[in-house]
Amino acid sequence: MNKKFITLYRHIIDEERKYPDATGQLSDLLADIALACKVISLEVNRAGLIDIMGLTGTENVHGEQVKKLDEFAHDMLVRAMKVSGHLCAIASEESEDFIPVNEKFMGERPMSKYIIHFDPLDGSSNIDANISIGTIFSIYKRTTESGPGTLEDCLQLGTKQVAAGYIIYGSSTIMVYTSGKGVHGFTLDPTVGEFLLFYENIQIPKRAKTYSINEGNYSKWDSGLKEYVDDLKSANKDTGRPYSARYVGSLVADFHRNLLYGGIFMYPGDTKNPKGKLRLLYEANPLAFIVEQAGGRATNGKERILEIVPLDLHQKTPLFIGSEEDVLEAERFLAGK
Ligand code: AHM
Ligand code: MG
Repeated sequence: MNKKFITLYRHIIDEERKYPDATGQLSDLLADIALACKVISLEVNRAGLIDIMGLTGTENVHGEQVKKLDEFAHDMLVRAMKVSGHLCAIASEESEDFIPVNEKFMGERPMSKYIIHFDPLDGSSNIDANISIGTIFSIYKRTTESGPGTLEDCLQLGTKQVAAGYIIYGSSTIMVYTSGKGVHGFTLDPTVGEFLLFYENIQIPKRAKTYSINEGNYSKWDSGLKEYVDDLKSANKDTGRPYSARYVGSLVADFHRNLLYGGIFMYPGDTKNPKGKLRLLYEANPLAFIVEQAGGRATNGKERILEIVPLDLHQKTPLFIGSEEDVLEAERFLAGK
């Protein structure tokens, strides 16, 4: 653990200095995301109160309609991102199409060179039960030269991400991000309104004893996956079985716990949903980038998540993510070996 007193912004700037050609635009974007998520965090904390006051779905004190939290989070992020001038397109899990952004200039120089994808409030069905939820984001450089961004800019391989991260709204608000040089975690101190470094260079254990999957879907799984999960639960001293099951049902919470303590998270395809439930661009790619930076592994059971070609903004993918040796073992069972 790093006990130095470092704010998120200081850390981002220090990271940027490692790249001699950096213009500071990515740092600005990350700072804007953090700001938007501080506002979302406040609103998430107030959600219970709003409910007590009977305001959800009605009008607030200003006579405005109270938005559902996931719509609020989407609008907040879009507003914050548009202001930055660094983006030419935004794609959100909450929006059918991507949002092109008009190019801005710094003098003669075009400055809108990035694309952002986000899931504004993942796990939002958990809000009413006061269970942790989160925001996930992913940043790419545009592939087109100029003008508002296009679908082509938005549909890039996960390997092309320049930064990714998530914010958890839990017992405290935490932001974890990577810009391709390790994974770093920050906790929001609500008294000073700053994210403070709590963990630099997070490394996920190579193997652990925890698995996370919605086992209610067991009857719909293929035989390889059934055998793997049965195996995890059968006592065997030599292979360290049985494993513990931990499933919040909120991806960022399940992922974050496994990132820190080790474990495998699985959202497989099944007979009802062959590609599972999670989205490649908004959920799988950013978490895959983070886990690989932390020394872990992410696949769809066969292929590396970051190398799956996206054909559609809302494309789904099965996801096996976490400790490297555990994910490799799951893949062997899935292949029938
Ligand atoms: P959402 O994007 O509609 O919130 O759904 C994604 C969530 C993830 O947070 C979580 O891992 C998963 O759905 C849980 O699904 P299930 O209830 O099928 O286990
Ligand atoms: Mg989601």
